Parts: sequence; structure tokens; C-alpha cells
Amino acid sequence: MTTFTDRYFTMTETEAIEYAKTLSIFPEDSTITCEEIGDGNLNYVFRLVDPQTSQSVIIKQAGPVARISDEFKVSPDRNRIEHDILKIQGELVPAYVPEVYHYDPVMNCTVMEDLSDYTILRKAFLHKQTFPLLSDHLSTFLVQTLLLTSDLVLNHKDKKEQVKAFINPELCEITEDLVYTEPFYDCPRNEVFSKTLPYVQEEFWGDEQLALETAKLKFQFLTKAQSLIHGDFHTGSIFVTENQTKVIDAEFAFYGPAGYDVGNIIANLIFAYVNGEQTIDDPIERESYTSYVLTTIREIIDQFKEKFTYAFYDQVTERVAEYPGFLEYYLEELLTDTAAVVGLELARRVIGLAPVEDLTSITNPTKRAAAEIACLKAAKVFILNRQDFFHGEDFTRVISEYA
Ligand code: SR1
Ligand code: MG
Repeated sequence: MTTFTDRYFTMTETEAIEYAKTLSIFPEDSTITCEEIGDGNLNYVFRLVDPQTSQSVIIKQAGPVARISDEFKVSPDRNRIEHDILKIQGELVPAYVPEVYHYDPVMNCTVMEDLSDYTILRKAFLHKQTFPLLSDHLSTFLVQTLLLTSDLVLNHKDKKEQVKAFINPELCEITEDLVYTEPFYDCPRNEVFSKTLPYVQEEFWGDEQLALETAKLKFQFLTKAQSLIHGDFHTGSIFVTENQTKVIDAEFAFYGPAGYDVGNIIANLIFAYVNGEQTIDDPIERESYTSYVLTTIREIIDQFKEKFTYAFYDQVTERVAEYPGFLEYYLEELLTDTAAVVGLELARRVIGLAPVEDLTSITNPTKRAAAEIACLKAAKVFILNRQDFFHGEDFTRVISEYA
């Protein structure tokens, strides 16, 4: 009989049921069913249901290598990071994260609320669903998590303790390689769609200025311990219903540039936009859907700035941050960092390992290449002209023009 207390191993569905029994999650006499439903790049996600009562939970377990490729050996201890940040987010933004029931440092798994009534935002976008409250929810999540974990608000010694607790070298290395390095040269691990490849060879791998700017940005990512960031804030990490939003999958969390999270979600909304442009035949439906996505992007940026400003005056504890002009300086830099990350994320999902379904699901090769090249053209503008982005409209203008 497995005890689950002395050694770590990756569980099968049957073992996940046995494991749940040891925690007395369900009534003793219940007949639980379990399905492994993980479709991400890294972890195992077990959904356990008691069919008699419909009670259900999720057990998320970290494996010793990534599911996407066993080239990535990643410590299962990343589950601790994910659990610990979920607890922090549960205090800062309880409405926007799943409830956590249990963390197990031996089995490297977390038991949490089942969100089966929700849909993953990327999938919902593939069905052209729209969510009017999304920009409000996401901008609140971003402000609360990024401002309240920063030196603007936290006591600096406490913040340094947090920096230490969230050192996440292996997951950061994935981002350093896949986002900041490999897409910008002819790396063997890249996976470029054949019709997009000539553009990449000419305009990306042959552009020295672009390479230099990405080097500067990589060093910023390596060194700027500004806020406790989610670290992988794309539309596959967000669950939605019509009125609710829950953010999951924060295993890439660490103290990094706040603009990384803001830029990541904006880029992923751009993927939804280009998908809509290329796959909706009816012009009225296309205009309605793509306008919704653009509005959401504009609102996320503008509401982020507005809510950040309000929260700043309400919550800031650092004396020097109150000097006139400092807030403007801080926000300008954050929006510049955001624009750069929009460009990096757009580029890496087209060129690098780990593409997005918004692009790969476009079955017509000419349309897929058009969507991808649009992303790449916009990516260059976001990276090279990153200082020019401050308002929501600055972002949507580039999208309308290039994408
Ligand atoms: C090896 S992991 C590849 C990608 O999947 C995750 O969701 C992150 O975005 C990572 O870069
Ligand atoms: Mg993920």
C-alpha cells in the first residue's frame, strides 16, 4: 500500500484517488472517479469527482520533466512556488484565484478548487466568445498583485525575504531561453511554420538592432526584482465564465519586472485578435469580435494605469515614492517594459518552442502565415519603439496598423 508520505512519484489516476482518500477529502464510502485533464506544457492535473454528491477537486502535481519535452528538467518543487503565490494572491485578490485546500511537499502537489464550470480563456476565444468584465477583472488583478508586492508598499526587508522565497531559477531559465533568446537567432529548438520562415530569416534573424534590444531586455528580466509576478500570464492561464475570472498556473512566479505580466496578457489578446481577423468570414461578425478584443486591450492598459494611480496614493509606504513626478516616472517605465514584453511574447509564440493554438489552429496555410507575420511585424514595433507606449490607444493603434 502506497503511503504517499515517504517518497515522491508521479501519480496515476488510480493513485490520485488513493491519495485523496488519505486526505479525507470525500466521505469515506464514496466511489470517486478521476481523470487526468492536464493539457499544459508542464504538469499533471487530476480532476476527482464524487458522482453521488457532485463534489469535485483538482489535484495538480508537478512532474520531474516538462510534458512538452523531456529536455526541460524542472524541479517538482515548483509546485511549492505555485502554492505559495496562490496563497498570497488569495489574500490580495481572493475573487480572482481558485481556493487552495492542501499542499504536499513530498508528492509536490496542491489540492484546489475545481473550476470545471469555467472555460480556459484561450479556448473561449477560439469560439469567439466575449467577456465584457474581463478588462476590469484583469486590470484589478494586475494592480493588486504587482503594486502590493513591490517596494512601493512592502517594507523593504520583508520584500527581500519574499524575493528569496520566490527564487525560481529553473522556470526562469525556461523564460530566459524561450522568450528572450532562442526566437532571435536560428536556434535548432525553434519551430517556425514553413510559410512564415522566410520572413523570420530576413526580418528577425538578420536584424542586429533587434538582437541588441532583446539582449538589453533579457538583462532587465534577469535583474529587475520589481514585483512578485505571475510569470506566465497568458490566456491559457485564465479561467472565465460570463461574470467571473480566475487566474491559475503561477508556477513561473518570481520577483521580476511588473511589465512582464501586463505585456504577456496583451500579446495573448493580440493572438485572439489575429485569429479573429483570419478565421471569421462574415465581415460584420469579424468587425464586432476584433473590436471587442481591441477594446479589451485598450481598457486593460487604461484601467491598469487608473487603478494603479488610485492604489498608489492609497497604499504607498515608501517616502521617496511620494515625491512629485515619481509615480509618472514609475508608470512610464512600467508601460515601456510592457510594450517590450508584448513584442517578445508575440515573437516567441510564432518562432520558438511552445506555440499558441490561436495561430496553429488556423488551417489555411496562407491565412496562418498572414496572422503570424502580422504578429511579427507588430512585435518589432513593440520592441524597438517601446518608449512610445503609454496609453491604451498606443497599443491598439499598432495592432490595427500591423496586425
Ligand atoms: C517548457 S514550458 C513552455 C512554455 O509553457 C509555459 O506555459 C510557458 O509559457 C513556457 O514558456
Ligand atoms: Mg502554464
